Amino acid sequence: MKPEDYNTQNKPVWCPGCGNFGILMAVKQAFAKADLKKKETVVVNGIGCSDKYHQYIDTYGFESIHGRILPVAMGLRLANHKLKVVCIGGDGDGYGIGMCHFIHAMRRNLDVTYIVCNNQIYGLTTGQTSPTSEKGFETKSTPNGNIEPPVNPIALALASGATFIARGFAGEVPYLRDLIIEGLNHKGFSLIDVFQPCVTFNHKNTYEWFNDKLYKLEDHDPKDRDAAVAKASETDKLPIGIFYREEKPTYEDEIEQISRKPLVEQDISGVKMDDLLDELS
Ligand SMILES: Cc1ncc(C[n+]2csc(CCOP(=O)(O)OP(=O)(O)O)c2C)c(N)n1
Repeated sequence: MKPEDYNTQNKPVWCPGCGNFGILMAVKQAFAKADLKKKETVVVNGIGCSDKYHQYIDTYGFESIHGRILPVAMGLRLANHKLKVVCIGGDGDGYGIGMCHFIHAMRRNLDVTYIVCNNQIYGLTTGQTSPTSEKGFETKSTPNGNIEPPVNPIALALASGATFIARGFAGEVPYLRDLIIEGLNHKGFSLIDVFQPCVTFNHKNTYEWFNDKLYKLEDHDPKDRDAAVAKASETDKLPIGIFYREEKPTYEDEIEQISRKPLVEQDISGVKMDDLLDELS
């Protein structure tokens, strides 16, 4: 596969310069390298600027509602765990309204890849404070400065049991592509938090700001949880790369009923649906 094989006829409607363009490029390049088959892959989105990906990637797609990417992904995996499920959404979607699903999907080790386009603001609703906005950040919803400390997604993922945790940058496409490939090849929950400049509403965390702050994790052992926690806590300079990786049974592995074959391939003609529906009604 080539990255352009995943193109659709839709032209992205993001603002010129939006970090989503870099992420989209990296995702398509990663899909091509990982040789993802269009009919065996589903991109699941929520609501937000960063939830348009399914319109621009020619695989199966599902536009869910705000904050509910992971429950949909879980349903897909339970119905047919032969499908590659790739979740893409915003920081408001995943770390705000969808926060509880985020934690539970990680502790279950659901076998999906979750790419969070983290622009530290609500983009689609035109610039309100998000859970990853910095303290003091002035936005439409916090004109006197945000009084809340931000969520630290990497530390949260470590505490919640995620088995692959990485952070990338929309302005470093080849590096991001490689992180996404690693995430796609990981068996279990893979989080790729991506710093994504929002050129229209976030005039603080700009490309220049990130270029000054970011460095690549090099002398770091991703098996070392304590080192990962220390790296996740850094704020003066911000590391990108793979923070943590471990092998553990997935949620799907633990479910006996689907261990032999996906639910969609099983013969359920003998199941008395009416009895079941009566019981539930
Ligand atoms: C249940 C629900 N609450 C609120 C909204 C309004 N809403 C739409 S997008 C959005 C925030 C988007 O921010 P984020 O998830 O960070 O994505 P971005 O647009 O920045 O990519 C909100 C609050 C909604 N659509 N549904």
